[in-house]
Amino acid sequence: MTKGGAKFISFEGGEGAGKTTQIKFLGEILRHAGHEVVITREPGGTPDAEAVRDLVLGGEPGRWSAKEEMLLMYTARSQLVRTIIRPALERGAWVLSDRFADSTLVYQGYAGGVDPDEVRKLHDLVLGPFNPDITFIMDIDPNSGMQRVHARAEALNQFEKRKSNFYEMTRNAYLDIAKSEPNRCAVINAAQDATKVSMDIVQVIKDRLGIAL
Ligand code: Z5A
Repeated sequence: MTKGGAKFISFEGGEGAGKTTQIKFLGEILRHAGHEVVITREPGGTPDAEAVRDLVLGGEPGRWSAKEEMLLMYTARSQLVRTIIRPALERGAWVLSDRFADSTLVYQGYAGGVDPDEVRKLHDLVLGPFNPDITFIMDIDPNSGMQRVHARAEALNQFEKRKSNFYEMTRNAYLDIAKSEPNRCAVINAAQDATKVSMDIVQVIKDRLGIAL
């Protein structure tokens, strides 16, 4: 059971959209307001799930089928929710997650070729109705996002090596999810200056949760 005040917020969107940057900003704002904050990421967030991350993000595109990727993601997610996310919510902490279940629906489902209803069925089997209170869909033109990723000068993972139409598909899929679940999702213009993006995120939290920050 979630304790009063505890909220689960996920950040979704394409590569280089600024999810990690904004999670750090929001974490600082929430801590300043006196909240306990747990920041995590997917795939990953526990030592075992980080090992799965290395397995699934390493190598070349096509190493795993989309269905195999989906199963690996949900194996890691199940442990993360059981050992980190649920206990944090139960003690009243806010949990900010860099990606969550929508990533599987988008990357392995809509863009990867697994029937999205099969992804949803697996979610129900593994996690039941467990979902974030708010999901920020960080929307940016994929070319601009990839320019940021290339400017960072880190090795590209196997998702970042895919063809450009893959990123268009992921962007459209995220926007469709946001349209179909407007109460949970908020689309943020991630192409703006990072300070303005942060202000938009805080405004959504204030409006939807009635929290003073
Ligand atoms: N994946 C999947 O297929 N299925 C699943 O179920 C899950 C994941 C959970 C994880 O990669 C991959 O796993 C992901 C989907 C797949 N595909 N890829 N790639 P990751 O964690 O390595 O990468 P990412 O999630 O896409 O994050 P990212 O590339 O690190 O981007 P980001 O977190 O959104 O952005 P950032 O790190 O905050 O910023 C990127 C750069 O832009 C950085 O230099 C910033 O300083 C800069 N930046 C940030 N904001 C701005 C603004 N507003 N203006 C200008 N510059 C900015």
